[in-house]
Amino acid sequence: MRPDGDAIGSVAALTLILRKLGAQAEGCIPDPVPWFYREVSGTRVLRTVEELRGKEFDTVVVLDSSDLDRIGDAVELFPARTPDVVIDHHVTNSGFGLLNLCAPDYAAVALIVHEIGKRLVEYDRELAELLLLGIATDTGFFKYESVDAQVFEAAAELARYGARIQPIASAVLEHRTPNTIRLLTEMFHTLHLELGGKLAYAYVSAGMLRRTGCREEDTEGFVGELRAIHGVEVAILFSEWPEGEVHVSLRSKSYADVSRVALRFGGGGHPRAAGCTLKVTRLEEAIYPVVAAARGLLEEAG
Ligand SMILES: [Mn+2]
Repeated sequence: MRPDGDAIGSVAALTLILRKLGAQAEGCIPDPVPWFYREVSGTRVLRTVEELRGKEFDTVVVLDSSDLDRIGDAVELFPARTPDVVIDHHVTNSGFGLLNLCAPDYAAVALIVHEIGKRLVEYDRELAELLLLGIATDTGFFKYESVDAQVFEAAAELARYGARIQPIASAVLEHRTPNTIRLLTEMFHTLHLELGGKLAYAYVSAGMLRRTGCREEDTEGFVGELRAIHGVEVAILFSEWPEGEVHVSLRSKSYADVSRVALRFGGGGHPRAAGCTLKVTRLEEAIYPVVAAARGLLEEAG
């Protein structure tokens, strides 16, 4: 659900790897893939749950998901409730597969898929570019602290197979529409700074989305704009859609473990990027408890 570049890139890449190995493989992402990822050609391989309904699968691999709730309706395609293989890098992974490969020291699941794939098949540009998409997006385009020599080495290997960072960067970083900019402007009107500027939070309400003609997926990257403020350690974006549901995106810059906050509200993620969803009748009912928890986290750390 709410797939990011790593989920999209690694699911599509593993699908292509399995097909190169002669398997009849399908790659499924339950929520709509945000339109701008379509500029990375290999993402065309992905199918929705509806498109795959009625097909029979004997083996299921789940990628980049810390628990079964993260894959939504896709469980309906499973032959059994438990997936055969889970490949992930979230510290909060619950180990819900028969075989679980969770490696939190990997900056992206695409890096794990690459470790597997490069030993098994000959890459082409399309496959290499999907893996580079996953690595680039989960490392904030090579700027998070998770970026080490292993990340650059994998990127270099993929570049040698023809993967280009430019179309990926253009698709992911330069796709804002005038309506999205209007929404971003509205979001900044709700900005609150606390604890001497270490905690930043803002919201996007359902009404704001309607007013600006935007969809929830258009808020992707907004929380990064909050974290980019000088002096901010923890940034939180609350986005309400549909009414009654608030998605909380948490980011930290260098030391706060925001996955602890997400986990407390039934979500999960990484120390520097996590999220959760709250069912509430008013936006404030999500904002108050989550901000209080983040405040506590920062006070404890500082
Ligand atoms: Mn990931």
